[in-house]
Formats: sequence, C-alpha cells, structure tokens
Amino acid sequence: MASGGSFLSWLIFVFVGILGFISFPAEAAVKKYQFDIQVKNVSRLCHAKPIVTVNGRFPGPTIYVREDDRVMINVTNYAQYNMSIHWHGLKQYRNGWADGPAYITQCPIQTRSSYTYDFNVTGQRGTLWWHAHILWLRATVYGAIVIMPKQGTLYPFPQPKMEVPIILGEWWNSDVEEVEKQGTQMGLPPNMSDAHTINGKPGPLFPCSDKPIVPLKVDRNLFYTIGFGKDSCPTCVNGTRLLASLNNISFVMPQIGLLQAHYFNINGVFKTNFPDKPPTPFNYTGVPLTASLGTVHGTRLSKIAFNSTVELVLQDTNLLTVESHPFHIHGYNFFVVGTGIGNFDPAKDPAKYNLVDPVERNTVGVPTGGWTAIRFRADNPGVWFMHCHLELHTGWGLKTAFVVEEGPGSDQSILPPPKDLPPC
Ligand SMILES: [Cu+2]
Repeated sequence: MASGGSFLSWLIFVFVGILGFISFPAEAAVKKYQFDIQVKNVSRLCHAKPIVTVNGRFPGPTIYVREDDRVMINVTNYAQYNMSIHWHGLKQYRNGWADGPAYITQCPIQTRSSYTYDFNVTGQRGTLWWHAHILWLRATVYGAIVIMPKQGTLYPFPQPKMEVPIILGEWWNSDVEEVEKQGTQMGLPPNMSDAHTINGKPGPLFPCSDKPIVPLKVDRNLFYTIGFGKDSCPTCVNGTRLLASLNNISFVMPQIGLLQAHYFNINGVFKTNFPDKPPTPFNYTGVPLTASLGTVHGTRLSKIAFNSTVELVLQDTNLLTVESHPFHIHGYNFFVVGTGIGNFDPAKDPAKYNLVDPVERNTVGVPTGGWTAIRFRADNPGVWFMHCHLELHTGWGLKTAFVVEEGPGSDQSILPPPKDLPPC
C-alpha cells in the first residue's frame, strides 16, 4: 500500500526496443493523436467504479514518436471534470503553451471542449509519461510516451528484441476525488491506496485478479516415496554402498539420451512401467527402517497423456533416515498445493490444499519426514527429468523421468532434433 507521503507517486520503467521502429514508419514528421477524455466503469479488487480515462483505457494509450517529430494531440473532454494533460519530461522549448499544468500554462479544457497540444520533440529520446495535471485525476489519467531516435540513429545500447512499457500506479476502491476531499476536510493526508498496480493491474495475489490456473480436476494421481537404502558392494570398504530411490526404484542412467530413444522409438533403452504408487504401503515416517527393502534398479519412466492434469505427492520416508530433498522438474512449472509433516493422508490432506493462490515453482523442498503435493498440466510433450537437486542423492539414483505424449495439434509434437545434437 502507498503511504500518505507517497500518495500519487509514480514511476515508469521502460524497456525500449525495436517494435517501435516496426510499428511506426518514420517518414511522417507529424504524429497526430486523438485523446477523448471519457468516464468509464473499471473494476479492480472486486470493486467497480467510474473512472476518468483517455479513450476508455486504463492506463491510457502509449504515444510513439520519433526525435524531431511534431506531435499534435487533440484532447476532447467528455468528462464532468475540467482537464489538462502534462507531457512529463518533455522540454517544450519556447512552447510552454503545450506543457499542460492547469492555471500555470493554460486554463483547463472544459467539458465538451477541445485543445490540441502541439509541440516538437527536440533533443531528447527515451521513454517518458503523460498525465492529467489538474485535481487528482492523474490517479487514472496517465500513460507512456516513447520517443524513438531519429531514423537511422540507434539507441545508445544494443537493440532489445522487444519493447514493453511498464507503468507503476495505484488503485483506490473509492473515488479518488472523494478520497482527497475527505482528507482535506479532516486536515489529514488522504487514505492510502488499496493496491499498487503495474500497467493498471494489481497482481495475482489480490482478489478478483487474473490468476495462474491451478488444475482443480486431477486426471492422474501419483504418489512417490523417497528413500535411502544400501546395496551390497564387494569392492567397497564396508561391503555396502548407499543408494536412493523413488517408489523403491533406484534409477539407472541410460547409455543414450532418453528423449532420442523416445523420439526415434529405440527399444530397450527405458521402460514406461514406473509405478504410480509404492509397491507396498507402510508407515513411511515411523521408526527408521533398516531392513532390506528389496530396492530394484532400472531405467523406468512414467508415461503421461498429453494435456492431462497431474498431481504428484512426494513423500519422504525413514528408510535409513529422514531427509529434506529439493525436487526439480524439467519442462514445467508446477503449483505447490500442499505440504505437511509425517505421512500424507489421501483422505484428509487434499481438503487442506491451497487451490486459490499456490506458489508456482520449478523446484520444491520436500520437508524432512514430510510430504509435498504439486500439480501441473502435462502440455509439453517430450521426456522430462525429475530429480532431487542434491547431486549426491541424484547420483545415488533419486530420479526418474516423465514421458509426456504428443498432442494431436500441429504445435503439440516434439520438434525434430537439431543436426548438431551430440552423439553418445
Ligand atoms: Cu535429496
């Protein structure tokens, strides 16, 4: 939230790039824009209210000009407030008439009247912004001005691939002019804003915002136990060596890439019989289990249908000892919907999942002697590694991979391998 002191403080961060060059051929030395000042209903944080806008947009339109252009912006006021617009940072050499502050360089544009801000952009480039310069209307009446270099002149930095103006602002659920009036009556700073905004949006953690979509319905439930174990090792000092496993399977690295084997249908490299749950359920986090658990070795993967929704519960165990493991999945971000200590309870724990605003990650810590539940949509075809990111554990076999099938669409199949893909 904004403090009273930073009420209506604004910043513009801008990444300037080549899109402007493409979108706006520079032969036109006069750039004309029409700004209609309109009241429009806009909703944020579940609160709809009428706000003053330019052309019905919040934030307003981005102005693209080139250094040395003449710019003519005709402002027509259809709102009930008087209006003036300031072109923030433009030097307006000898031309204060186009600067905008009400009662300083002009009288405001009255309702149903127009005024054309007519100015040259000289000796400056980069990204600035424009905003209302009367009352507190700049809370909603603002936008970016991108000044590109002259044709044939480059920016003083390497050309970026694209351009995205990022405008920081604030949102009040109440009418901003009313908020200001109330503050004045009380003799105090007005109420703080209800949210900061980026390009007019408060972000996914606020109510009624666009949110990343967590799969709510699960097509495939996976439950993988994480365990340590011992193998016999005649050449080792103790005659044994440590290993690690998922669902009691310690992964064996193949001799060629699994993705190649899958793409070219090469048999004998891996099997797709990785079990969806441990072969024998037990009290995973009870007393340490040291007996032989018959851990098997294999290059076993799990096949996942294209675009299916997957829930994977990673359950730590007390096989030899409990431990915390940072699990990483390639090819996807996933949502962490739940976590807990002890044994995952499929009857009770899902009811406690966070399906509203779970974190989206590519790596998640499975707590010591606990579990973590993640969800993702398998919309990326290919072979995707999943492993503990502690190299020691990975080396002991704490890994597997998903074979995600292809979809029917033309852009839902694995791309052909590059020609210089290294041979094994
Ligand atoms: Cu680990």
